[in-house]
Amino acid sequence: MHRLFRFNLSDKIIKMKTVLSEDHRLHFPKGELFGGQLVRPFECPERWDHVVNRLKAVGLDDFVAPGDFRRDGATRVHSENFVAFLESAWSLWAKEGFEGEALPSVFPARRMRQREPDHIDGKLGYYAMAIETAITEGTWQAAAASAAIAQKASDLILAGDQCAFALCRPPGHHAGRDLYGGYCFLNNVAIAAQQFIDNGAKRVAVLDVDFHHGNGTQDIFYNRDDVLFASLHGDPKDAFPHFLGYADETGEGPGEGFNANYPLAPGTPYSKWCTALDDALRRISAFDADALMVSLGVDTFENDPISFFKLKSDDYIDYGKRIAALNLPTLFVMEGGYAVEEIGINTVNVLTGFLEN
Ligand code: 5XA
Ligand code: ZN
Repeated sequence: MHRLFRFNLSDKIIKMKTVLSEDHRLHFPKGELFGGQLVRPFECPERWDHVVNRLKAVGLDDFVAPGDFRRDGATRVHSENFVAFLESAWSLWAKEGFEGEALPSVFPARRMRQREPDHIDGKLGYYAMAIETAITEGTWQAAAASAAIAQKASDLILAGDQCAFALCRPPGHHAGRDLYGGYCFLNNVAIAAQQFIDNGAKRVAVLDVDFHHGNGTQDIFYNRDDVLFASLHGDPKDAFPHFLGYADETGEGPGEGFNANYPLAPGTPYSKWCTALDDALRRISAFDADALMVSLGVDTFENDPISFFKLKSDDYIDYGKRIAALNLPTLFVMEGGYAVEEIGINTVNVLTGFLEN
């Protein structure tokens, strides 16, 4: 395809639309298993409210509704059986007469059969990669709406916008080809990246700046050379998701060399984080992508309750500028961030930094 849209540094970007939907409120489990207790989930609807309020406060209030969820876009990166499972999980669970929220309780561990059972109890364990994430009555509708947001935001850029913000909730980057967990069901950023490829992009880069490794995105694109995945995250020795995200995971087959992980130690300050970011940006620049997707999680913040980096609010402006210097059509896709009072400022700082470049 021709370059989607390249802007000169002198062409100041002044517009960024945000795609959002109230349907995210349909997903709000009462409980998350944390530290051996059922607690109120860190991933909660007020996160969205704080981001929207901050967008309005800085005048980034060009809000756009998503269209219908395009299921065939989701099955480009997820297996058909997995999507069918997500669609039906709550009704199968309710049919059993269970009164709580749907959580897995048994897993196909080493030397057990890797086969999808018929009973919902088994299906949940078969498809889960973590157990903090409950499925409730409205979960599928919210997850589908979240993916539809990423699809609509991609439509905008494919139609000529230089950038867009997909205010997705629930987030997506832990959702693999046939895995859910870590608050994620459908992988919004992967669905978007695939949509660009399906619309003629030759190469798409995904930069994941969430505190947690985007294991799902890596899983989906690991053996491909048309999508470069670069992720900065808490070292999986010490941080969720623990079982993926090491530096020696560099891709396989045709994908060898197109996966770049930057695991970082507890207490990492912005100076060190930014050194890794600059390296990732150099790789993305050399990849010569047609478009950039950013998995934008702000749980890198110093006061995030479940993470261990030390970024401060102003640092988000700085790295937004660095991302803009790539000079690529850019889609920001919301992922994590649980310092709820600051999530709006930190998220929007990245966007304003990008726009101010
Ligand atoms: O980016 N991923 C998250 O923020 C979710 C982490 C879940 C930890 N149990
Ligand atoms: Zn995260």
